[in-house]
Amino acid sequence: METIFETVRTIALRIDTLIKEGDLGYSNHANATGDTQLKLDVASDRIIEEELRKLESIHTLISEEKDDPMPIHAGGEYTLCYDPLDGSSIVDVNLSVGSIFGIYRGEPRGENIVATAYTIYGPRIEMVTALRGETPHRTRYVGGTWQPLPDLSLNPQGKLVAPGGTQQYWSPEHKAYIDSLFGAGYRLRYSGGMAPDLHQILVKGGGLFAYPGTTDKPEGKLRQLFEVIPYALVFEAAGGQAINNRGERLLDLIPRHPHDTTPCFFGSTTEIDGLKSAYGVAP
Ligand code: P6P
Repeated sequence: METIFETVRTIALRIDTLIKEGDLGYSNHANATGDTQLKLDVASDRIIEEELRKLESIHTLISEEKDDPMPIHAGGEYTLCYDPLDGSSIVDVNLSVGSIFGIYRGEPRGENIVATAYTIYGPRIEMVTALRGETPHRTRYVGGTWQPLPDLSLNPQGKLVAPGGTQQYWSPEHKAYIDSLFGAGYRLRYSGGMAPDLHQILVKGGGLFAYPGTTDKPEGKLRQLFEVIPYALVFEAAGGQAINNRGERLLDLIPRHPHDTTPCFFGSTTEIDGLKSAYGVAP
């Protein structure tokens, strides 16, 4: 697993350079979920594939930017599912973005994820690695080396809310719950980049990130294999919860298709239990 994490560090430095020096324009292609690909999306995807193909331990690659899985080493143990540049559409306004890697042993589904690595490209490069059930480790790249920062740990209750999705399409119960948090003094923290928005809640010790099902997107927007399940591992490992709109653990999801999405909620126990009550599902 450390070889994979070391390769992600190499990838992070290459993509950070790409972001700072690359072309921010759009390509003339769309990915499997219909997002028009930025040249940065395509270039980041290419870098990741080039680096990960070197690892004999990887059986299959599945990228958010590619329609189909890519078998690479028949004797490999892991399936790597990744979002090469999550939130790429906010690079042009110079906000932080990230890369997300879910490492699965065998078939890619919630119960088989064994580790997550994600990187944040912001004022500095950071990387978080988490093995299932073990405290997530946070590092930053400074002066040519990766230096440790305090591990990630969620308090039972936080102060931040990241409310995704188009509000006019929220369900009444979802809107009532989000309003209740703001009524209780929670602070709005939402950039439109899942990786930095979730990272903020993890680093600040708690709160709620919500991307619900909406009338325009009943199955939500965020992808199970590349985004949702990897962060569910991190949030549970940090002492929080990660569920869908039925109150089911996101780590129990079994995607029917590699690009399946799901409503998803990540956060501290208090906020997630409150959401379960608001949705009428068992806490
Ligand atoms: P909205 C970025 O496009 C992304 O996939 C996630 O990184 C982010 O959380 C979400 O979409 C933002 O979606 O609908 O709030 O713009």
